[in-house]
Amino acid sequence: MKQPEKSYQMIEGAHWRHIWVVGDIHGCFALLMAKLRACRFDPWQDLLVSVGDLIDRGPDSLRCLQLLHKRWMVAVRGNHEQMAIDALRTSQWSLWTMNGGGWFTMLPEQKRHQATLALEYCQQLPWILELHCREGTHVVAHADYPEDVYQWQKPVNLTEVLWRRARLSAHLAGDGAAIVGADHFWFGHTPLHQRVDSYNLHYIDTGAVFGGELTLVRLQ
Ligand SMILES: [Mn+2]
Repeated sequence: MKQPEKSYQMIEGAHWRHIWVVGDIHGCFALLMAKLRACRFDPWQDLLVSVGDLIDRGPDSLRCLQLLHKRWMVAVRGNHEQMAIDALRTSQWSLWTMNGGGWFTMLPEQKRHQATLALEYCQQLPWILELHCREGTHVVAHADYPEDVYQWQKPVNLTEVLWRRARLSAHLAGDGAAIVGADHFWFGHTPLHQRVDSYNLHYIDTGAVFGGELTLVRLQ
């Protein structure tokens, strides 16, 4: 795949009071709202950063998707957003439907129109987000940053950014290493019983849609 121009996005944390990163939401809108209240998240001063996979499997994918229109929410794309984008673009629905995308065709027409617009907006989502916070530089991507050295705008395999589990498996097997070039890396994608922190890597998909926790972590 040719590297899209906007695969990386940079955010200056100084514009916000607190910055939170959240694991895979997968349609769990009410759970997210409850967590934000519990964290005393203030939409006028704070920013929420999603590791991707806002949609599919859970009860309210459309409302999660529409959070992307809020000024207090940003996201990198997950493999589920990518499956939805590809399904709309090619009219090949089977891969997405098999992976929890069936909600889309079940929507009444007006809501399906809203969902289509929101999914078209997902084409703007970056694969990799670089966040400059007070305590350091954080990089957010859905599944992996498939390099040992991080560098802004470095061409990387974008399919692996959305899908790759090999690095997490290595860390779980006690055979991991840091990624250099930024202070911390935040990933979702693989449901875990509890978050995994290994070197400067953080895996925070704790399986909210499967009855686990929805993990939020304050970066600033
Ligand atoms: Mn995923």
